[in-house]
Amino acid sequence: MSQSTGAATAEKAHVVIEPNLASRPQDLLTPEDRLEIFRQLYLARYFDVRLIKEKRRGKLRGTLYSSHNQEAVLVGSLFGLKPNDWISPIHRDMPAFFLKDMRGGWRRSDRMGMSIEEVCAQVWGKIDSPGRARDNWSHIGSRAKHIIHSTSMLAGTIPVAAGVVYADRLDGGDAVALTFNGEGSTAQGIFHEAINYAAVRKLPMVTIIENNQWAYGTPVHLEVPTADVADRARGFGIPGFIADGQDVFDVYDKVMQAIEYARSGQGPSIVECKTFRAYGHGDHDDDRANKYRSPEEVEHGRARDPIAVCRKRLIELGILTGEEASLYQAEGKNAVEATDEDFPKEVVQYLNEGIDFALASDIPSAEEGAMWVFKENA
Ligand SMILES: Cc1ncc(C[n+]2csc(CCOP(=O)(O)OP(=O)(O)O)c2C)c(N)n1
Ligand SMILES: [Mg+2]
Repeated sequence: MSQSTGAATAEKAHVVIEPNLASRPQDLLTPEDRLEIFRQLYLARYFDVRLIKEKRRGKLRGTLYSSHNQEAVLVGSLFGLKPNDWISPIHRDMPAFFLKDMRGGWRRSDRMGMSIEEVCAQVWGKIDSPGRARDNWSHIGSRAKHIIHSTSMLAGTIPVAAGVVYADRLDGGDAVALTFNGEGSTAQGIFHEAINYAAVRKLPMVTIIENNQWAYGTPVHLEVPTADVADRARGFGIPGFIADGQDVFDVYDKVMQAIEYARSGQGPSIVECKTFRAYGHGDHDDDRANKYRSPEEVEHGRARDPIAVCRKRLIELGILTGEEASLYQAEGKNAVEATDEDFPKEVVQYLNEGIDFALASDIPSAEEGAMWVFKENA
């Protein structure tokens, strides 16, 4: 039986079924695009680090599901989307809500992604959040911004995404849906039913699998009988890509190929991103996770920090040079070790704007507690 390997390796990055596509999408990225991708990695990391710090200071309630060490999966897969495309993030993808459609400017009011203010209000449980304080985390969505509402039922949004793009096609649209799921979701019946349906109908849906080697306390070799989760694609007759989830540009390459394949009417695909969960399942599980995972496995799994991998590539390409190349050393640091000085100022400033908004927002009135449960309250 295959065992959890712990970390993603570049050698693992291959295509299980090769669609007929020519050049590497990343070769068309400008130096500015690559620097923006680098900034977005810092932003996703800072969001995580800062929230953990706030929780430790007693300023936050509820559970945090960290995306630390998995940021390249989110940034790399979202960067190439068109504004009109749909996404369906789940618990470990909180930054996806504000990273969507960030490319043309973080503060644009017409951006097809949530604002940092909305996301922070959600985390702080305030009235100006999309969930109006009913939850502190990812149970939100926005029809206007083309973000499918997240649910707790693993893989439950895949059939919804299939339906959304089916409807869009019938209306003459060309939108693609990107659904995010952990590898644990692939053991769910609905995962197979939904992808089968999308494959039969050739729907433009890309299923991203964040294979972080663990589903709560279950290691990947007890979840999936194949060495690669992307291998599942063979059964549906669709492409299954494998990306090095620590390398944002490799994720971008694989997801862009999958998106082009979908948009051109050829149908759905699976993109497995090999990565490693840095902490426990949620922060309530950190202590337990230290018992069910060995320190060696964790060290190995976190050895290739996505910020470091991206920095190295930007230096090789001559995009980061001189002193600039060694600024902001956030890589490899846990939330307690990292400080604001480890992040670009614009990143710290942006999140601070979101947090200030959340702190100034009210909590809902007690009467709201019973609203929207029954139709008569609607
Ligand atoms: C259908 C269903 N079964 C069980 C759960 C409880 N649960 C929540 S998250 C989780 C583990 C998910 O693992 P994975 O899909 O690999 O995502 P990760 O947390 O590693 O990102 C489980 C079992 C659930 N939410 N939904
Ligand atoms: Mg997992």
